[in-house]
Formats: sequence, structure tokens, C-alpha cells
Amino acid sequence: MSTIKQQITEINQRFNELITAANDADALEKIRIDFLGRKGKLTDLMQALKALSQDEKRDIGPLLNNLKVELEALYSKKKIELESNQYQQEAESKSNFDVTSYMPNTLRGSLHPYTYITEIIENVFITMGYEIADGPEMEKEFYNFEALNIPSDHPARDMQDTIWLEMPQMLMRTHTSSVQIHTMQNTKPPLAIVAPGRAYRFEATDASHDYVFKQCEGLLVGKDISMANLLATTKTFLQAIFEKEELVLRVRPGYFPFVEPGIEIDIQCIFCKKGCSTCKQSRWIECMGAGLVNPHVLSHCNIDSLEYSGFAFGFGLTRLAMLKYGINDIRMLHNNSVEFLEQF
Ligand code: FA5
Repeated sequence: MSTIKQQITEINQRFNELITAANDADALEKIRIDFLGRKGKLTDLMQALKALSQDEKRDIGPLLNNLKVELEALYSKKKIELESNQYQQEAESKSNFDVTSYMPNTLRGSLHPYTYITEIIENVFITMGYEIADGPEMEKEFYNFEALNIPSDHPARDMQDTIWLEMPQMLMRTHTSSVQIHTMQNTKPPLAIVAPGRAYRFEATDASHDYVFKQCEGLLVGKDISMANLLATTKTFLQAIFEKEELVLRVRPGYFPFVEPGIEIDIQCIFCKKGCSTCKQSRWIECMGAGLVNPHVLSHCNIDSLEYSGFAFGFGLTRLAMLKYGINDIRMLHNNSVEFLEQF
């Protein structure tokens, strides 16, 4: 019994020494575990109490309880003391914080190339009087296909592999052309919008294709709108994006059920004079699909196709960003590599 009393004194003494010396939260936690924890010295003594006689328990029990209360009180006091010291230190360091001081070699954030190119495009079109429009990425089949003159039995549905959702007639939009319909349903002509946004396709990825990519839709509806307006608009914004006055366009027939006639517009390669890997030696870079809005589409949106006409275009914003910034693999745009993003 005298050994237990001796141990109580020793533990008390040692605990006091250690707690006085402890100067951070880690040291304090170690003391707590060693003395007050489930396998700590105090618990060991409590266990030893069980083996004592009733008389001895009556004698030693209160001593042990007192020790426990005392140690726990010392521990709590020290904890509060350390926490308030730390708080004071932090407050002091913040009170001397100089917002103007220069920090060399820190990692700085930058805008994603998508953000840059989207801003450029939006600015160009805003200066031409366009508004920026938006639409849902989870879309009804109606807006993505039917209203765009692509009924369910139309072969053109196969031109865009669709990611269907587990909800009736719902899909991830395959193109931003769906925004045309939302806009025409909600706005009376004359109207002019551009809608940059994500599109999704059930496609294998490679250096120039991804299953999620950015497109930008353009739509202008008014009176006497012609192909000449479309080509002038296209040339103006491509000149602004590539900062090149002497841009040469090539127009080819193209088929999209929502425009009639439909065209595809290429630009003469801005990177070479004789053929390079970007233009695949052809001197032409495919840029966008476009055309005059099909009167069926106007009628679907309750716009009188005898009074109004319009043009629409849709281009791969991702592809444009790749051309502008010389990015040769589309997957770089989504893999969050800091090394890649730091360049912008
Ligand atoms: C369309 O999506 C039409 N909605 C464009 C349009 C709008 C035509 C208005 C007429 C009037 P297309 O499927 O060709 O067309 O896609 C347009 C552009 O999106 C392509 O030129 C390409 O740059 C880009 N694109 C298509 N699929 C992918 C993909 N998997 N990864 C990256 N970019 C893609």
C-alpha cells in the first residue's frame, strides 16, 4: 500500500514538472495520453486499486480521486494558457501584417485559357450589339433536337453522339444550338445573341476531341438578314480573335437541319504559308458551322418566317482556344496541370 502512496506522490511530482515545461499543444497532448489516457499512469493505478482490501481501498481511493481531479485541473489550466498564448501570437503577427509588402516566388493564380477566350469573344460581340445568352447543360430532347428541326427519326441525330440521362427525354446538350430555341421562345425579334458554353458528346477522346468541350453559338434574327451579314460578322470576330486584319475565309456547303442553306467556314491557316501540322498540310482550318436560320425553326418559336430571317453559327470555342494559344492536345485544357495553366 505504501508503494501506491509513493507512486501517487511520484506521479503528481512528475506530472507537475512536465506540465510546467510543456510549451506547445503537442507536448501537452503527450502528457495527457501518458498520464490521463486509457493506458496512462493514472489509469494503471486505478486498476491496481481493485486488488486492494476494502480498508486499503477506503484509504487509497480518495487519494487517487484527488490526484485525478488535480491532474485534470492542471491539464485544463495549461491548455487554456497555451491556447491564449497562441491566439495572442497570431493576433500580434496579424497586427503587423503589411498588405503592400512584396512576396517573391509565390505561386500565383491565373485565368484559364477558356476564360480568356470567352472574354475576348464576349467583348467582340458586345461591341457589335449582341447580348450574352445562356441555357441549361442538362437539356430536354426537344430543345436539343426537335425544335432544331431534327425529329427522332432524322438521320442527322447520328451526327452528334448523345449522352442520354436516366430521365425521360433528357440529355446533356450535344451543342449550344439549344440556346437558340430558348432565346427565340423568350425574346421577340430583332435579337442578336452569343452563347458560349459546354457541350457533351458520347465520344472517345483524342488530341482534338473530348466528351466535354466548349462551343459558342451565335444567332441574329431581324429583317432582311442575308448570308452577307453572316460572313461579315464571322470575319469581324475571327479578325479580332486572331488579331489579324488579313484573314482569308473559305465557305463550303454544310448540312445542319436547323439552317438553310447551311455552310461550313474555314480560315486560311494563320500559322504557315505552305502547310503545317495545324492545318494538316491543307492550308485551311475548319472553323465553324453556320447558315441562315431554317424557317421551320423560326415557326417552331412563333416567329413569322415571312417577316423575319436570321443567321446562326456555332463554333468550337475549345478549338479556337487551341489555335489561338498553340495548344496541341485538347486534354491539356481539363487536366488541371499547374505547369500548363501557369503559362496563361
Ligand atoms: C454543331 O454542333 C452545330 N450546332 C453548329 C452550328 C450552329 C451549325 C449553328 C449551324 C448553325 P458540329 O457538330 O460541327 O456542329 O460542332 C461544331 C464545332 O464543335 C466543331 O467544328 C468542333 O470545333 C467542335 N466540336 C465538335 N465535337 C467536338 C469534340 N468532341 N471535342 C471538341 N470539339 C468538338
